[in-house]
Amino acid sequence: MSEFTKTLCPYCGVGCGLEVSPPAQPGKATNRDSQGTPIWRVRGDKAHPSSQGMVCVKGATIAESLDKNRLHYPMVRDSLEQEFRRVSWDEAFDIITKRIQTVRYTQGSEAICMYGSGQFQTEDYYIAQKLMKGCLGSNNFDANSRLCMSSAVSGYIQSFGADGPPCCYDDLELTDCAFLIGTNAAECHPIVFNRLAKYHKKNRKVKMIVVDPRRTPTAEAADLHLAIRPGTDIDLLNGIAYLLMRGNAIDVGFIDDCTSNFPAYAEVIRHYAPDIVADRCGISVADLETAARYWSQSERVLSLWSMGVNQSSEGTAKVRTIINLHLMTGQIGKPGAGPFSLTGQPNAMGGREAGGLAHLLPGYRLVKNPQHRAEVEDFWGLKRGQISPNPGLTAWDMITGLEDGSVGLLWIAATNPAVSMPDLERTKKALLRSPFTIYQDAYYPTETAAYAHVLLPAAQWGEKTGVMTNSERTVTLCQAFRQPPREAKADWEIFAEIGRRLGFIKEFSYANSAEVYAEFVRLTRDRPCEMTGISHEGLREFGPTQWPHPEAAETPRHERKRLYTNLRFHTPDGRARFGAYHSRGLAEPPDPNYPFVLTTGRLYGHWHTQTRTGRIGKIRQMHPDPFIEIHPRDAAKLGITDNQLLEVRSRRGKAKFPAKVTKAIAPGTVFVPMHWGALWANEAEANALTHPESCPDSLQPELKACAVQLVPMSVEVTFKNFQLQSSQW
Ligand SMILES: Nc1nc2c(c(=O)[nH]1)N[C@H]1C(S)=C(S)[C@@H](COP(=O)(O)OP(=O)(O)OC[C@H]3O[C@@H](n4cnc5c(=O)[nH]c(N)nc54)[C@H](O)[C@@H]3O)O[C@H]1N2
Ligand SMILES: Nc1nc2c(c(=O)[nH]1)N[C@H]1C(S)=C(S)[C@@H](COP(=O)(O)OP(=O)(O)OC[C@H]3O[C@@H](n4cnc5c(=O)[nH]c(N)nc54)[C@H](O)[C@@H]3O)O[C@H]1N2
Ligand code: SF4
Ligand SMILES: [Mo]
Repeated sequence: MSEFTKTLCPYCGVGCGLEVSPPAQPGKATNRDSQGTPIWRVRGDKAHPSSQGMVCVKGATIAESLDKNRLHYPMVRDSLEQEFRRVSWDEAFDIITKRIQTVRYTQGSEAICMYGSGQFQTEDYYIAQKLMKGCLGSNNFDANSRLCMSSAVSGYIQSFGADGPPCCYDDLELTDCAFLIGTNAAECHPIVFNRLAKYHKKNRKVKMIVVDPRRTPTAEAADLHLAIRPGTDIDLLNGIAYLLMRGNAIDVGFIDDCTSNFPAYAEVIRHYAPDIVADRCGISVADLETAARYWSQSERVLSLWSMGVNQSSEGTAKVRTIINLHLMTGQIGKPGAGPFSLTGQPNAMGGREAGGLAHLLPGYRLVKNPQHRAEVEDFWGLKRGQISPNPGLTAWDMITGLEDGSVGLLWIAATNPAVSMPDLERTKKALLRSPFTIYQDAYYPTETAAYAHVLLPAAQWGEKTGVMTNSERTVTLCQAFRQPPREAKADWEIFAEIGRRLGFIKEFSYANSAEVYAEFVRLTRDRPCEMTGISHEGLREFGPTQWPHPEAAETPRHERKRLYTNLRFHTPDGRARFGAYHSRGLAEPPDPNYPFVLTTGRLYGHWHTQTRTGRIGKIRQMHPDPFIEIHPRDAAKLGITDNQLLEVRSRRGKAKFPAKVTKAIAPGTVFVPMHWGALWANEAEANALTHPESCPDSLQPELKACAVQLVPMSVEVTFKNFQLQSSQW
């Protein structure tokens, strides 16, 4: 037996391979954390093609969180005012099944909702789709990816006819110009950034452009940092297009042979002359021209983006406008080039493959497409018409559905919406009104547990075997290396048991997760994300592989693949489509009452709502407290100094943060990290301030910008620095 178990880091979408071994090993001192508790050893897997042995601080410290504050048993209560009482799994399943039946008969299946997560394994996602969209006939399955990747999904679908980032990480070391927009990869996709930064440092000719209103560690490494005003990305991108057009730096042959809708796009970009664009974006004409020059003089341009682009009320338009630049210059389908969306969560990509958003079905299919529905119904052995033709409720629709009483049952798993949803006061009020909420998580307490009627203990990373797909479409087997604590179960097993109790016995009879995966991949046959050649056994024996990977795949596993190398796209005419978009700006622009733009985001060490990283000593030391970044000029105007407490107010709520006075943020803009929910600090919730206005195509909310006012406070701040007690549950 091998000494190590190979698996994948369960944090970000870079998807680094890990090797895990037990705390106690012959001839070695037992591995312990700072409190003396034995912990599993974790190191990078040198054989993993995506990460080549590298890990960042989050991956390196993950094992420390495994045994802290776990939820061990199913718990129930009749109302939110009551204490939870422990029940057996049998009782919990019985309560849930009865409740689902009652809601089905009284309100219909449309009143049943599930809110899942890009931290599910593909098997969890797939079984949840089969249960909700297939057997229950409710498309109300949405995931936190709605807040994360849905603009990238709709942008790719609209431009290329199918979802799927076309590039691979090897392109980071093959490009002449990396164009990073709305991404702080140095902190959020550290190993992708390391690969790029190393190559950039070694090759003077290679250019790096970073577009971000903040001077992030990513921007520090760039040749050109364009600190644009929040929400002016489309102005900038159309402005670059204008200059490329004017300089004859476009690929007419590619445009003619491989694209459609160029005339409409050309009509739009002629309105984006450099002086207008520079003025709107708050940058110099010279910098804009430099960006266009780097782009036009490079043989291969790779653009990389994440939440600064996706989390926007014009997110899909931003994504398509990035893709436009690649289409007009023929920068796609070749090494070192292409529009590469960096996926946030470890398996948001797998979620897309398995149909894990309210408008999707497994195998990159769409709920609205009658043929796609029929294919899935036939495959699942359901009668024709069983899958609803209407896209289900999105994450935010579920909140408004609780408000108006149309949601009768909400099942939340592997996400913490009482911290991560926009307009948190409204979200919390809606959650309080929920007639019945099931919350399935690995940890207790979390902020969302306070809103649950039933708590189900989930097995997490290392305790269940399943598959995840990273940003570059590499599929890795995440193998269990320890038992789930006490009574915790894998998410897919919980969903499958409910399916069986609802009478779908043969539909949910699986001996293990390998069988679930084997069934799922058959649904990808002849689809853009074909994975019929992938299995648990194959992944275990030969290691990770990229899709597309059909059954008879000849390509060696370690050869990296790109999409669209034949320059044929998944649209009906095989051509990629230009999108013609004018900039619309922010949904809630600043005004005299709310004069600052608040933007929100992440820090290197913390992961989202801190359920794991808040329990790791080294990471708490790195980022002990929340803060608000403010430019020295704005600080001087308000008469405040470093560390002074600021009350931040938006139209929806307020929060308090100590000021961090820094030139890293543009005047007029302030930044707060998203990581501090109600359990981790007093009144420092970023989402108390944000709004739910979203992109009309992707329905992704604009978590990156809202208008706020700043009120200096005279008191010194003391944070409730939680030392969470070990839970007895
Ligand atoms: N350390 C760490 N890493 C993570 C995560 C984590 O929690 N912690 N989470 C993972 C997940 S799920 C995700 S989605 C990714 C997110 O990864 P990123 O998108 O890189 O992270 P964010 O900090 O959310 O936002 C990125 C940047 O967008 C900028 N921005 C704000 N408004 C605008 C704008 O209008 N235009 C432009 N161009 N930029 C703007 C912000 O200043 C910020 O620096 O990170 C993943 N990796
Ligand atoms: N203001 C603001 N808000 C944001 C963002 C932002 O940039 N700004 N970003 C948005 C984005 S991109 C994202 S992705 C979301 C993230 O927001 P959330 O999804 O709410 O954040 P996490 O803390 O990752 O929550 C994951 C939960 O799953 C649990 N968990 C871990 N593994 C398992 C498992 O295997 N099974 C089960 N059942 N549970 C498990 C963890 O304990 C944790 O409670 O936040 C969004 N909200
Ligand atoms: S870069 Fe992402 S996947 Fe890699 S170790 Fe860090 S958090 Fe994990
Ligand atoms: Mo995300």
